[in-house]
This record gives sequence, C-alpha cells and structure tokens, in this order.
Amino acid sequence: MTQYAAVSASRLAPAPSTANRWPEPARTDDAAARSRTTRVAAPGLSVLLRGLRWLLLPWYAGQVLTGRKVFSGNPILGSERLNRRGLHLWRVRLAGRLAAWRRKRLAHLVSPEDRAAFARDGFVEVPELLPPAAFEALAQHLGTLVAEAREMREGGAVTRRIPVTPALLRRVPELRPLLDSPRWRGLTRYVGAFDTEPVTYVQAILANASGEEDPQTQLHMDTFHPTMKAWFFLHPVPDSEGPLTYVAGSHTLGRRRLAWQRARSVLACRGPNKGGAFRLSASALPQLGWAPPRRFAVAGNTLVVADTSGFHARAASPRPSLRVEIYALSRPNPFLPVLRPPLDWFPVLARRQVPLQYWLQDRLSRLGLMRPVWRKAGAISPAAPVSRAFGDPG
Ligand SMILES: O=C(O)CCC(=O)C(=O)O
Repeated sequence: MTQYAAVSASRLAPAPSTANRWPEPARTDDAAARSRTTRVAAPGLSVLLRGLRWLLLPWYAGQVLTGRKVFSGNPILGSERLNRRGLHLWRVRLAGRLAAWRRKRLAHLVSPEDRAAFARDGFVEVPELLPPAAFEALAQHLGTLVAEAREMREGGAVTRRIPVTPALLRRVPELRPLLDSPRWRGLTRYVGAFDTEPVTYVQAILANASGEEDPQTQLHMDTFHPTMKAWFFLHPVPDSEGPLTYVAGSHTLGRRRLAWQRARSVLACRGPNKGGAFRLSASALPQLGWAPPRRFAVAGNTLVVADTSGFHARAASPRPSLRVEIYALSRPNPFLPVLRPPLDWFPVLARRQVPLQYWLQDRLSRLGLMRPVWRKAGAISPAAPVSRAFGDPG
C-alpha cells in the first residue's frame, strides 16, 4: 500500500496510435545491472552472496505463488528479463482466474444487483446499511470510546486504528449489527474472493494534519491480485474533506491494463523504488479507457466495498479533516485454490491476528530487524487530535 514504483507516467505515455498497446520499456543489460549491484561488495563477499542466492533459490521460487508484490529482495520476482517474458502478467492472470473461480462459489452470498454492480465498477456502494437506530447507537458509542490505538503517518495524513478484537466487541456490542449483517458479511467475502472474516478496525483518517503530501492521494492499485477493502462511514464525508475515490471498471484485466501493467513490472525491476502498488497518473486514465474516479462524498451509514487491485486514492483534503469509519481488509494468498485460508483453521488465532501482528512487529523492531510502522498511540478516542509526540507541527 505504501510502496510505489517511482516511475513517471510520462515514461509510459503511449503514442496516440497505439491505443491497445503499451510501449515496451527500452532494454537494459541484466548482466550489466547485476554487476552494478555487486561491484560494491568485496570479491570474496560477492562470491558468498552469489552462493547464498543459489541456496535460497527454492525459497525465491516459492514466493512466486504468494501475494508478495515487491520486486526487490527476490531475484526471480525482480528479474527484468523474466518480467519482460511475462512472469508478472502470468501471476496477475492466474490470481485473477482463481479469484473468479472462488467468487463464483461465493456468489450466493450477494444479490444479483450487487454482483452486477461489482462486475461493472469494481466496488459496491450501500447507502443506509443499518437501521437508523442501530447506526445512531454505534456512532454514539464510538464517539465516546477510548481504547488502545496505533497510528501511522504518511506525509501529512495520520491513520489511527483500533482493532476490532473479541474484547472490543464485548465493549462495543453495537458493532454486532454491522458485522453480522448479511450485506457486510456477503460483500466482504465475495469481493475479497475468500470465505473469511476480514480484519476489521475502527479507523480514523486525520488528513492534511501538516500540509505535506499524502501518498494515498495518488491513484494506485494496492497489489497485483484481487483484494478487498471496505469502508463503513460513521459521519457524512464532504467532497472537500478527502473522500475515497475509485476508478470505476479499473479492476478488470482488459488488454490495455495488462499491457500497462506488464510495462510497469519491467520498469519496477529497475531504479530505487521496487514497490508493487503501481501508481497511475490521472492524465493516463483516458488512454486506459477509464473515466475520472468516482468520489465517495457520502452520508454516514454508507458502506463501500471495493476490489483495491483497481485504481483508487484518497482525494486531497485542502484543509485538516477527520474521517471516522469501520474499515476492513482481506488479503490471503491469492493463489490458494480453496475458499477458506489456512489461518481460519485456527479460529482463536484468526480472531486475534492483529494483536499477534503488533506483538511480532514490536519484537522485531526492538531487535532492529524491522522498521516500526504502526506506533502505539495509547488509550485514545478515534477522533482525538493528532498528538504532538507523533510529530504534529501544529
Ligand atoms: O482512505 C482512503 O480514502 C483511501 C486509502 C487508500 O488509498 C488505500 O487504503 O489504499
């Protein structure tokens, strides 16, 4: 989500005459590129590193059939030559076919209307999801909730999350009507293409907290395979306060998108930024056959469930703003040919996966093996202002 291929759109802009093809990026010599990266190491060390890479080859090859999206740290996934020959596109197509196969088996969970909307747009919008009394009770309780939260800063935006754990559900039973509602359950599973409970948070987006650019405001795909995010808005979202946006139809793997993605996968093997959440310039939308993004300036009590392999972004918020929502995501290994991912075989762990992830992240970052991304914000209300300790300049 946070790593993007840093390649300017102009390097990929097609000539007007090649409507259905994307230009092949100019070739570089793989061997020359490899020697550039190893030249810095002492000769003995470089032999050792090469040997290690061979030993790790089965591990690297195994990662081809996982959700790993970055092009760095794996000489197979990050090989310009293999991606030119279609490795990345092969993963895209296979993951897409498997998701379609799983969705067919989950089709009974959603109405024909929702299925048609999703097939057309890549998202489903449900206004007035909850009965008014249930919605009011939920919004009211979350307005007074104080719970352990984590925060992450991206440019000027702060994302605050309180995981919905069994303990939080006991404290906020008003979440139940939402999480148990057939529309929430069905759409999160169908769009996510897995029969699994999504990871769910009470989330606040504090946009434009410092005026720096928020990387989420650039159109991007989250990853190379179908994947689900859901937003249930607890307040009205004004158009001027950074609403979610989504390019309708951009979840489909048409010829133009595939050609564009192939070119991006080749370019992602070069340069310093090897992320797999490719960015797209808004000016390239017509060339890919898409209209400007839909902006979800919506009333509270609206649910949006989207396949975020389609292009989406958070619109820029010209002034500091706050959005509070119930947010969910589902991203098991896209190559699994089963409806229920293996973590679901251990429900006790599945329900506690976020606290377990935090626990692991804290240990690894204490050992210096990982950069801490989600920082403890203490017991806090979802809508509290950004703390100075977190670097708020104001
Ligand atoms: O918060 C939003 O409106 C969109 C965030 C986003 O782009 C993402 O989660 O990938």
